[in-house]
Order: sequence, then C-alpha cells, then structure tokens
Amino acid sequence: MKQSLAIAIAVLITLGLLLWLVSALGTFYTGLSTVHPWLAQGLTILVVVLIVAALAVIGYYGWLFLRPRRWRTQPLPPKTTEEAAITQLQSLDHQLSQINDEVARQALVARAKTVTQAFEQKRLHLVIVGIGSVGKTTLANALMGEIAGETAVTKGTTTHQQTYRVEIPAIDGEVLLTDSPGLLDVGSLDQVSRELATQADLLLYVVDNDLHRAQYEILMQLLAMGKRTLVVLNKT
Ligand SMILES: Nc1nc2c(ncn2[C@@H]2O[C@H](COP(=O)(O)OP(=O)(O)O)[C@@H](O)[C@H]2O)c(=O)[nH]1
Ligand SMILES: [Mg+2]
Repeated sequence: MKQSLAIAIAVLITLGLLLWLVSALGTFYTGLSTVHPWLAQGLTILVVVLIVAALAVIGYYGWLFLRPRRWRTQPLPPKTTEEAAITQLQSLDHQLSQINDEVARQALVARAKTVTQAFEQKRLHLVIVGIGSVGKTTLANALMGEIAGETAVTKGTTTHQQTYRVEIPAIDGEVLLTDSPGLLDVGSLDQVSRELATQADLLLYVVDNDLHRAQYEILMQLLAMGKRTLVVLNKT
C-alpha cells in the first residue's frame, strides 16, 4: 500500500515535470527560432533526445528496484554436489577477476584449488562449532566412536582445532571432522571458529539447553556465511 502511494506520487511529479519541460522547450524554441531557425530546431531535437534517454535510464532502474518480487530472478540452490562445486568455483573466478591485491588473489587461488581437490577426492568436511563447553568435543568423540579429544567443564579445554578422519560406510569418499576450540561466549563467533567454518561443507552448530540470544546471533552469522548448518541441541 505504502509502495503504491509512493509510485503514484512519483508518477504525478514526473508528469508535472514533463509538462513544465514541454512548455519550457516550446518557449525556448519560439524565442530562438526568430533569430536562428535551424539552430533552434537542432538544439530542440538534441534536448528531446537527451530527455528521452534520461527517461529510459530512470525507467530501467526504477523497474529493476520497484518490480514485484515474483518477477525478480531468484538464485536457486544447487541440486547436486557437482553443481555446488561449479557454482563455488565460478564465484571464486568472478572474485579473482575483480581483485588487484596480490595477497588476496593468492588466497583465493589457493581456496579454488582446495575446492577442486575436495571435489575430485569426494571429500566432505564437517566442522563442529559453538561457544565454549556446549559439548563440541563430546559430540566429536561420539561421532568418532572413540575418545579422541579431552572434554571438561572448564572453558577452553580444546585449545587448537583437531581434525579427524571418520569412516562412514554409507559415504563414498573421505569424511573429515574438525572440532573447534570455540572459546568466546559473546554474541559473535571467534576468529578461529569463523575461519574453520569457511572451510566446511557442513557445519554442526552445537548449543546447550535452549538456543539463547547470544547463541542465536552466532547462528545467524553462520547462516549469513551461506553455510549449510545443522543445529545440534545438546544437554537438553
Ligand atoms: N549433562 C550433559 N553434559 C554434557 C553433555 N555433553 C557434554 N557434556 C559435558 O559438558 C562439558 C563440556 O563438554 P565439552 O565436550 O568439553 O565441550 P566443548 O568445550 O564444547 O568441547 C563436559 O564436562 C561434558 O562431559 C550432555 O549431553 N549432557
Ligand atoms: Mg572442546
């Protein structure tokens, strides 16, 4: 409703401006035609062409922003892993073409290599993230079927990330499982977990008890990274 009112006001203003422009152009033409008839014609044609071009540009961008949502092209999620890898590589290629900074370029080239390698080796990387003491290491141990990492009530027991190779009979290829330190208990994810999360094919986001606000905000940040995320409700 608000939007249609804004459009109606914009149309009225545009019409008013157009009428004013036509009358101003008429006055301009009659004034100049008494002195230089051919100059008056030439200039009037030029001004009209410029106005039409400006209206076309305004119309085009107005349509882009104001058209109804159903007419906007929606990117569809990839259906297969091949499609996902190809889309990821295309987006990296696109970013590379826009980057001049050599260090950032090398980092992206390395990332593209990892994506290609992971795809070729059919490698699936699961990364467990979450704040301290929610049970990340406990989950890693449970998934591994053996005690690999140390668990404790004190925060910061896992000081470095640990990556394990997990055999899953139903999955053809290598499955890597990374347990992250997850130290901070504030509304944002720590740098180490964030970096680990970017490498993941699937994130296991562990929360304890209820999904309280600070943990919810971290979840939103993970989703904003465009990562597939499973929320693991622990200690319920
Ligand atoms: N009651 C209960 N305690 C748990 C559960 N999962 C983990 N814990 C305990 O919570 C503490 C922290 O677990 P840990 O795996 O080290 O958490 P991390 O810091 O996220 O890796 C340990 O004392 C675990 O034994 C659970 O499902 N229920
Ligand atoms: Mg731990």
